[in-house]
Amino acid sequence: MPHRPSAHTDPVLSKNTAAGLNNKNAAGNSDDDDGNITGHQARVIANHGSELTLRAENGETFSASPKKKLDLVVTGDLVLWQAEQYGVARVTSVLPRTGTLARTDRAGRAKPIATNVNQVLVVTAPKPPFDTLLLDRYCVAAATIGAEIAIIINKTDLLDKTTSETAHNIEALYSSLGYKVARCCVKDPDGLSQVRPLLDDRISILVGQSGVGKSSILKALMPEQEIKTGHLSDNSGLGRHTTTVTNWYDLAHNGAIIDSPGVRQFSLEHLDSVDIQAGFREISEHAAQCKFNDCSHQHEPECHVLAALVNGEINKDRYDHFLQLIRSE
Ligand SMILES: Nc1nc2c(ncn2[C@@H]2O[C@H](COP(=O)(O)OP(=O)(O)O)[C@@H](O)[C@H]2O)c(=O)[nH]1
Ligand SMILES: [Mg+2]
Ligand SMILES: [Zn+2]
Repeated sequence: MPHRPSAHTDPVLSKNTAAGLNNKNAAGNSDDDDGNITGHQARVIANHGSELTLRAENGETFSASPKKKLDLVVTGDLVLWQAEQYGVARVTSVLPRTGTLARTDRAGRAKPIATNVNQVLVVTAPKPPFDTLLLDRYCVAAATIGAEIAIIINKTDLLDKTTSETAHNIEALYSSLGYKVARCCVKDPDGLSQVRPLLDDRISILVGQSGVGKSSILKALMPEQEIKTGHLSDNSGLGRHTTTVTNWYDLAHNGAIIDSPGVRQFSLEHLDSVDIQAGFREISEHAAQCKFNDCSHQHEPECHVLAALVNGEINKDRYDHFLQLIRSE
């Protein structure tokens, strides 16, 4: 567990600060022309608002605050930090990012969730009920950053006749689209055998509705870590938001996995229709053959998407979700 954010009293910070100041040649330092240390490299492993938890290259974790003029620093960022007086660590710059997963904030702008991600693991479960619109929203968000997508159907122990059919349909549909689909059960000792092979050498983020079991999956993958999980409230079946910040965990081998809080609303209003269409790979494939370049795939003549919908090549739910996302963009 990272230390509680307390820049003034954190003993690990003081140790790190001292090491940083006394050893200019430590890995991660970058000296400017005058020989002053401009920063040590570290990974942001959690963001608690104004306080960040960083992990230095030697593995130690400590609290830091970003310099005022810095834009939002998010979990997954590689940053440079400096020791300031009173044992305060200050993040001075953010290194270039790849793959920033984002949703729309209340002001309609992109709100980054985590960065430097190259795989999105979308977790669904029979309880809270499967939500394929939300699943498609995550697939679109992942596609905009060029991340791999894998769908995890968790809580297979809870599948009944109806939900079992839904699970099967999800599996069939999304694997036909080229996505990886893994079944998972945290309650079963062998229940993660389809999930583990997806993780090596990747920086994955677990996303999905609150209560689907993201933190439980992480806990099962890394039993030595202290990871908070919740329980579903009895009457609503909705999960409680027990994961409140986005946390980064290194995997034993190469790679890392990020746990994020569940969101009830995962909006993509900051994306335009081109991004949304690109996120529906089967729609964008057929769209290339529509008569009109700006075809909306709703009423135009010689629309290849509508033709594919009629002959069953495009799934009706996916098409409906596409329209829903386009219209709310
Ligand atoms: N039956 C069953 N319950 C699970 C499974 N995975 C997680 N849960 C339960 O689902 C609840 C929510 O889990 P949590 O990991 O906090 O969900 P998160 O909000 O997605 O992180 C907890 O009560 C877990 O014990 C599973 O595979 N089977
Ligand atoms: Mg959680
Ligand atoms: Zn069309």
